[in-house]
Order: sequence, then structure tokens, then C-alpha cells
Amino acid sequence: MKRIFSGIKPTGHLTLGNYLGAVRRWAEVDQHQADALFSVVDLHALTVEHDPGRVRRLSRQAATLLLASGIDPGLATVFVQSHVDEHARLSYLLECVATDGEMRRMIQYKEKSARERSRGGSVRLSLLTYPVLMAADILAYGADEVPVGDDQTQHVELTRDLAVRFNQRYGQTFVVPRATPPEVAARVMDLQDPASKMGKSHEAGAGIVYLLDEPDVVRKKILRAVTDSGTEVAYDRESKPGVTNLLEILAACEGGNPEALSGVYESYGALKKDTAEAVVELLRPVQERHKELVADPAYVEEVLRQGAERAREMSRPTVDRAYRAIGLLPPV
Ligand code: AQP
Repeated sequence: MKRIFSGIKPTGHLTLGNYLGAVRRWAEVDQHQADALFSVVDLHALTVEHDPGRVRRLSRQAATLLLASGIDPGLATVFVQSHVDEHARLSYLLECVATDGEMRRMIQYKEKSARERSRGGSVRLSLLTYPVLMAADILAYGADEVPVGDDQTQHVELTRDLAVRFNQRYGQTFVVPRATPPEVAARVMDLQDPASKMGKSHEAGAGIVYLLDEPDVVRKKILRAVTDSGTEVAYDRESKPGVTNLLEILAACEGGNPEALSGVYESYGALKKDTAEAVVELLRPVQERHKELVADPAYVEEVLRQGAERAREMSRPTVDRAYRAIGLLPPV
């Protein structure tokens, strides 16, 4: 059976982008087809300025939302990254095969370091090395596939490069994984700025739909989405980025094809109205289940405790093998 690993960073409230690009597929497809691990990757949330209490709250909320989205701890391993030491242990070894040039070429590093500087902050070293920790997250489990949105495919490419390099230098140790982005909604864009990705750590605004937004808030945000000049509903990322984003969202909700859908609509208004209702219906069961789980925090904690135990057992042999392969003396 193939193995799958993917994670979510508690840097903000989960968005419709996180759900359509990743989490929904983890629940509906991946956990049924593979030995799957899903992690709240909290160490990654420390790479930018953060409030410790908020990271803790968001980590608990993200774990609860994974379960509310239908991830079944009887099928998949759900855990918090910092509960499993193997991630940090392996990350250091991978830093010894990665180069600083590779790190500086990462698009997310360029974007996020520019954002930190523009806010007058300094750039943490961990923001530069974060893709190496992400590679460790994946390689520690011997994952074959990494279901992620479009924005993470460059990091998975780096993970592949590091795995191949390590294997060539020190002997076969790691499985070389591949990214598997979804066919539709691999990059959901901000409703107010369709040139930018809908991002959970961006300043909260009318362009971001959060998984826990009330139905009326969802409707308002989608009905006020920025559309493009002209009146024709057409699927074209270049000339119609706003409309194309809505078509992608609607197609992802309904399981259709965004280009085919464009022929169905004669006005932006009708498209927005149907998209809003489709998103409200999509989120309804997740929000209901989330409410139930919030009332039962002991259950969520027990899932995370058992998940961490399983994840430790699964990752330790590979990480120990990597320690020996690279030249470290085994403990006596
Ligand atoms: N807008 C998006 N469209 C489609 N997929 C998306 N993902 C994120 N944003 C979109 C996918 O969600 C999964 C979890 O993301 P992450 O927690 O690793 O964070 P990220 O990729 O860095 O993006 P975010 O959510 O916008 O966080 P910040 O603002 O902190 O960078 C991933 O599979 C991701 O591809």
C-alpha cells in the first residue's frame, strides 16, 4: 500500500484554499487509498513572528478541523509535528546535504521574507531552512505521495532532490516522493485580489473565506468578489482572473469542469450567487461536526496522543538508518 504524508501550518484560520487544495481530498480520497499521515506542522508556524498562545490555539483548531472534515483516525494517522522528535532530528541531517543557494531560490522564502521586511521585521533563519524541515516531515515516513496545493510543489521538488542526493552519497535510505496537486482548485485566489493566492496568514479581509465563516459572511464575501472588465463569463486566467477563480471554486464544490461551467452562465451575478450557495453547502457539514468536536476536547487530545505514538514508531527506523548512513556513531 502506498504511503501519503501531508501537513497544515497553524499560521492562521484554515481557508477555503486549504480545504479545496488539500484537506478535502485527504478526507475523501487519500485516507481510503493509502496509509496516510496528516500532521499539524506547528514547528513551521514559528518561522515568522508569532504569538505563542495563538499558535497553540490554532494548532488545536487545525487538528479539530481535520477531524471535522472527515479524516478518520481509524484510517489515517493524525498528529502534531512537534510531538514527534524525528522531524527535527532528520531536518538537521538534511541541512547537511542541502545548499544555501537552493534555499534562497524558494519562491515562498522570497515572498515571505519580503513581507516580513516590509513590516519592519527581521527574517528568521528558520524561514530560510523551513523547506528542509518540510523535506524531513515527508522523508521520515517514506511517503510515496504528497497531496498539496500548487504553492507547495516547489518544496516537494526540493524534497525529491535532497532524497536522491542523500541516497547517492550515503546509500539507499529514502523513498523519493512526488507531489500530487488536485486537478481543480490547486490554487484558490484571494477574492479581492485574484492575482494573489488566498492565504491564511494574510491580513484578514473580504477576499479570504475561512472554513468557520458563518454562511452569511461566506455569501457576502463571494457576492462582493472582484470580477473582471467586460460581462462575458469566460475561463481564462490571464484576462479573467476573478471570474476564473469563481469558476474553479464552483467546479471544485460541485465536482465539475470549470471551463465547461463557463458556458452555463450569462452573468457574473448568477455565477457569484451559485458559487456562494455551493460553498455554504460545502462548509455546512464541516462546521456542524466542528461544533460537536469542540464540545469534546478529550476526544481530540486522545486522537493526537495515539497519532503521535504511531508516527514515532513509523518514523524512527528511517531516521535512525539515516543517522548511521551519514556517519554518526550509534549510541552504546
Ligand atoms: N490558496 C490555496 N489554494 C489551494 N491550496 C492551498 N493551500 C494553501 N493555500 C492554498 C494548500 O493547503 C495545504 C496546507 O497549507 P499550509 O498550511 O502548508 O500553508 P501554505 O501552503 O503556506 O499556505 P497558506 O495556508 O496560505 O499559509 P500561509 O499564509 O502561512 O503561507 C497545502 O497543501 C497548500 O498547498
